Amino acid sequence: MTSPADAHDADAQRAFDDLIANERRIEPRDWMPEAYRKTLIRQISQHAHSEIIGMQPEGNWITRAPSLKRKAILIAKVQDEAGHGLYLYSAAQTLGITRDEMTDQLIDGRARYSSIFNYPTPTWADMGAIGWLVDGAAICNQVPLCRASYGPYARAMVRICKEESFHQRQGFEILLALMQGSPEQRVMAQDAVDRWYWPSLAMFGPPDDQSPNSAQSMAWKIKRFSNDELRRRFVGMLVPQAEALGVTLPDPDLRYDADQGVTAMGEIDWDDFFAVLRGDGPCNAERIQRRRTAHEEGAWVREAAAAYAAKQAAPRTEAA
Ligand code: BYC
Repeated sequence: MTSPADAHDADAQRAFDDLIANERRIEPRDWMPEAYRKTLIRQISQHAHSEIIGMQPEGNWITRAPSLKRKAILIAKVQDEAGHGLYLYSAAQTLGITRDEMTDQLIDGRARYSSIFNYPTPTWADMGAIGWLVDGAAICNQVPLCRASYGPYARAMVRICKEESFHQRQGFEILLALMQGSPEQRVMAQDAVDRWYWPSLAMFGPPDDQSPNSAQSMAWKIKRFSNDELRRRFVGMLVPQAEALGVTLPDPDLRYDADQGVTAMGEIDWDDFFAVLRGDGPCNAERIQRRRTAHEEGAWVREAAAAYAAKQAAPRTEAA
């Protein structure tokens, strides 16, 4: 016999399935399957952590930017990334996880963040390559997320994508200035592109046949395209831009046809990608240590803010 609770769950599941099938949004108060909630918490918190850890490789250059104007632009960009992290943590909180839990998962090393932020930034040209390639990959991956089925995530992505598109242009412009500069500057720009090209392709995640989450996430309309499909589109976008810059994409097997897009490309070093995911990338330990230290050093700010909020919330007495 079906219990009233089972009947309620079956009705709720049907209502959820209808919303997804009709391209409507799931909102925080709507019933949702537990696995959908968990998948979203996983993806959105990983995404938030990536924005926050992603401030480090570029923060490294704020004090050394080559001019006041470049410094001001870089500060604004890194600040935007903090903002993206905050929108995304807020979106994840609507699913029932707290900010403290997410922070603990990150600084304990239990949470993932994007592989791309575990590589070093030894030269100024890295700021250009990150903007052009890393933010470019982010846009390609994230524009479809503006149509994700979970309302708070999709809405956060709209603003994030607008800002990412400015970031990508500032990266392109840094590389363009270097490519129009001295022979040493051109070498520095090409070297940065050589180092960031393959890791930026790996940002899209493992190949489709090794992506355990894709099928379900696509059925729930969280993801709209597969990892390989987005990667291919990204490379197709890069080819004419690389030509305009005068840099070479470091893939001798890349074949591009303006009408058909990318027809062939070389193999990504997946061993390197999985090593980075295991925590064995060049900067994993440094990034987490830095985040942990910043969290500890910020304890007094959180305490002061909490004390102030409690004071504001307390009823005011006549005597006071
Ligand atoms: N790095 O089944 P799959 C930014 C993990 S921030 C690390 O395909 P899914 C920016 C994956 O989590 C860029 N881990 O997974 C910021 C899964 O492990 P778990 C961040 C990765 O979720 C500052 C396993 O591999 N963007 O743009 O269907 C400055 C199997 O993968 C990676 C986002 O987070 C990776 N690259 O698809 C500048 C976008 N790839 O969790 C720029 C939102 C895969 O099962 N996220 N893994 O243990 C997504 O779109 C998807 O989560 C992914 C992965 C495409 C990344």
